[in-house]
Amino acid sequence: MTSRNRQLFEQSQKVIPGGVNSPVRAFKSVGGNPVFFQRGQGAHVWDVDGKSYIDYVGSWGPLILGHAHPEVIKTVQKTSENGLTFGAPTEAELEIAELICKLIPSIEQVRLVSSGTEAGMSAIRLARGFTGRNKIIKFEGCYHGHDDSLLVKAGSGALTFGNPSSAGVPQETAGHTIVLDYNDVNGVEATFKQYGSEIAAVIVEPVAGNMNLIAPKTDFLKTLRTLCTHHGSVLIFDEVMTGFRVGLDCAQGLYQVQPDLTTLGKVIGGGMPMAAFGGRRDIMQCLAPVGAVYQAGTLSGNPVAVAAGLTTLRLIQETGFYDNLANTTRQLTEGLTASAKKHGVNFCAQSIGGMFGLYFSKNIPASFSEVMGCDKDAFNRFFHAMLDRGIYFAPSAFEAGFVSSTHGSTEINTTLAAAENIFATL
Ligand code: KE4
Repeated sequence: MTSRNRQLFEQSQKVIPGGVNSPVRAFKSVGGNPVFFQRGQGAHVWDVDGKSYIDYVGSWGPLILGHAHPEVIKTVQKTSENGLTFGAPTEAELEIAELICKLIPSIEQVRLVSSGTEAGMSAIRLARGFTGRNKIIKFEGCYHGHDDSLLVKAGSGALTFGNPSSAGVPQETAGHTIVLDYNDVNGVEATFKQYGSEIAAVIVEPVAGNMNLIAPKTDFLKTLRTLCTHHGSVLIFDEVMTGFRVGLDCAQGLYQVQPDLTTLGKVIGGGMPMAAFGGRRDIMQCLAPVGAVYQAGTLSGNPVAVAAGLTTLRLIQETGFYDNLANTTRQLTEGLTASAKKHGVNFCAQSIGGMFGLYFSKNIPASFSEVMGCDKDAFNRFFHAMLDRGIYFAPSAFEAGFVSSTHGSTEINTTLAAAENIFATL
């Protein structure tokens, strides 16, 4: 922890709660003080004292092209020269809406917003407006942004704090949210049997990335689809993290399950504040100004953010992009697993497309309770040892990691060499 970092953190805590603008950045789960960054380029970031790191957070997923991709920067600069925002429709918003609908067939209409939280919040309100029902189902350890209805046993920051339900959420609101276990098909079937006609929506991360990385069991997503269809509930895939991260077809294409609504974020903004929600036309037509469900945003579809998103969505369609990304990510997880095995460390890892999970346990966890059984202290020791060696993983045992198209053999080999050194002494 360098002096400038420490100085900035001390000063920041005087004027910003916890010194950060988002809790997971505070290093509360791993201990120590957060690193203040000042520059990023490709797979690398530099802190305020000029120390460099290989970055496996990528701003929590958006930077699939790495930091400061020249084409993204150029389009942001060029677009900004024509003005930053109009609060009126622009042609670029039409272009990205048509592109999203083309790339994700389940999306017939889409509405742009500025954050994944807005997307999740709006999708829930839309599902309630469309069905006239109040109850929703979410899964413990999954995080869909900090909307009151969804911040009930959330994952990500809240889970990291070991404080799964947030203060300030009225019981009247939380009471409409049923929290089940991820991958628990029997639990979902029993809940629908009891409440089916009252359930407005099921919202799920089709690959969970906010309680570390948890893959869906074979029949989990298909069961959600069948039950929602049967009971007239809206199936919402929260693809804010998995959208264009696990593949060009997103998780819904990878697992061949079609949701009624999808939320998107992170990658589609290319590093700028942009998210979206969309899906079946009959549901989306319930949105103002056409329908009775209100949703709005001053900077929704912001031209500069849309330009960054359009450039990103163009570049990820290049031939071989996802094969290369998945191969690089797999080299990381398989290399770490082999190194830990050699040194008898209880460690395993998995990757899905360009995202990965690291677990200090014998087996890859498939549920929230199994994740909670992993050795968090061992992760924290690993995290800091890697940080000291210039490797920046997510500062929490309950987060997924991300690789970009700018990570190559140099970054992977450097990371594996550092890990080899650490596993030998962990
Ligand atoms: P934002 O409101 O942070 O843009 O998106 C919320 C959200 C919704 N859905 C999923 C699946 C998400 O992963 C997120 C945000 N993810 C967290 C970390 N995994 C963002 C980091 C943070 O909270 O600072």
